Amino acid sequence: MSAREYNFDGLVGPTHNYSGLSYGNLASAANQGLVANPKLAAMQGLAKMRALCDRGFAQAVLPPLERPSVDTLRLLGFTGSDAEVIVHAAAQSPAVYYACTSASSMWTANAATVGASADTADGRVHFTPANLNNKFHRAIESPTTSRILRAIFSDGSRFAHHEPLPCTPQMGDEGAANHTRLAMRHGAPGVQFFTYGALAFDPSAPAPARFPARQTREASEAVARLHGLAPARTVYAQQVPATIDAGVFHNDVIAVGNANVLLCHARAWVDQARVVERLRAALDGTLELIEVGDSQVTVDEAVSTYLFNSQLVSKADGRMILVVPEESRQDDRVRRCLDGIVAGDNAIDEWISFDLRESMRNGGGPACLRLRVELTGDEAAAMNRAAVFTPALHEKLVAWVERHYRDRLAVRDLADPMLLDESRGALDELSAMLSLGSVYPFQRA
Ligand code: SUG
Repeated sequence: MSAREYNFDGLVGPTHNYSGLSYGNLASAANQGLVANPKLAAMQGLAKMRALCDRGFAQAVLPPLERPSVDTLRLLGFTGSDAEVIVHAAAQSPAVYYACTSASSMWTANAATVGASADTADGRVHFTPANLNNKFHRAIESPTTSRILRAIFSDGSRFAHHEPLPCTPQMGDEGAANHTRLAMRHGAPGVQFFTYGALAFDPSAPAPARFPARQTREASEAVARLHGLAPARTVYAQQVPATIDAGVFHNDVIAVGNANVLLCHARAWVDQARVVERLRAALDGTLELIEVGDSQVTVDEAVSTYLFNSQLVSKADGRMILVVPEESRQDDRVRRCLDGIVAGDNAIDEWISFDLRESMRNGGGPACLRLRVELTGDEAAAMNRAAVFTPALHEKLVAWVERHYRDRLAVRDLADPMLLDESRGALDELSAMLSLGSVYPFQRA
């Protein structure tokens, strides 16, 4: 059955800020303390969605979460009215409080791992929300993310939802950022490519020395089991520990794949030649590999320009377009590499760039901002259609951002209790616009 890939982009939430929460993510650390512009961040994301929608790609949205997370703060012992909870937390434990304000759910590549129905044992589309346990500000995302995914994909005969894996470092799961589905074409049975940073239960195995490995092999294997993926069509690979130490905190900072094309740096995985061989065999010899070496782009350049954090999408004619951040376009060597890829003998015949600077400053490029969901026509018809991005929804979302978002948010502004009311007002309106029901804690109280 024919299937299309829907890109579910995360809408940037009203509390987008730079509080330097992600150790190992170089941009997050470097930009700590900058004044953020949540309105611009949301508009930059919407402009990318609109451009891709206008070009005929299937686009949808995932809403932001409630932040500050009053629920989390109450779990941590802060009491009183919601406003008092915020004021006390901000004064007594600012670092913890800032983590509870992050708009990090915008990076929906980390929302979940998705199993396409062509690949799962029971023929349903499977979702496992990521536990994101490595960072406190991200580990608190999954309960609401889970409710949102269930509200969008509610038909139990077509969609299966799992619980996040147990939230412990040994089961560290960062979702689709470390999972790539390859296939001869969309809708054909796929090959699952899971990448991980470390083996949790084998202390003698290679591991990064400086920064954390956020994904474990044991977590990837658990997701593969839950989704009923065929072991013969599943390939695991370990990220080169030194690249994690250089800032490659997710695999999607060093590689991107689509259909039978895999674009990656030459130093992405341990024993890369063997990994590629296994992928080639699983794809019956049809793999098109585009490997970029240090002489073209170094790992450090890949991290600073986010070349590989690009979206690779198939056009109607089967050719592919690479969607890169503006930072890649501005770098001479990376631009030459992009032109070389397009001129080469492969399926990619175009690249375009978007200004996503507000998100990029927190280490989130085009690929981080979207969750790929492969859907057959029937599955697409069965999902909550209000989440599908159209020019009309775009207009509404732009007006909604204009009404509710600030254009300036410094770290010290996060303590303003008004921010909670503003966010809740925005989310109440949004959940009605997207027909989500009561997915947010404040709506369920
Ligand atoms: O988890 N940044 C996110 C960026 C996620 C990028 N996603 C993918 N590569 N798929 C992270 O590190 C920074 C937030 C702050 O510092 O305020 C942050 O969470």
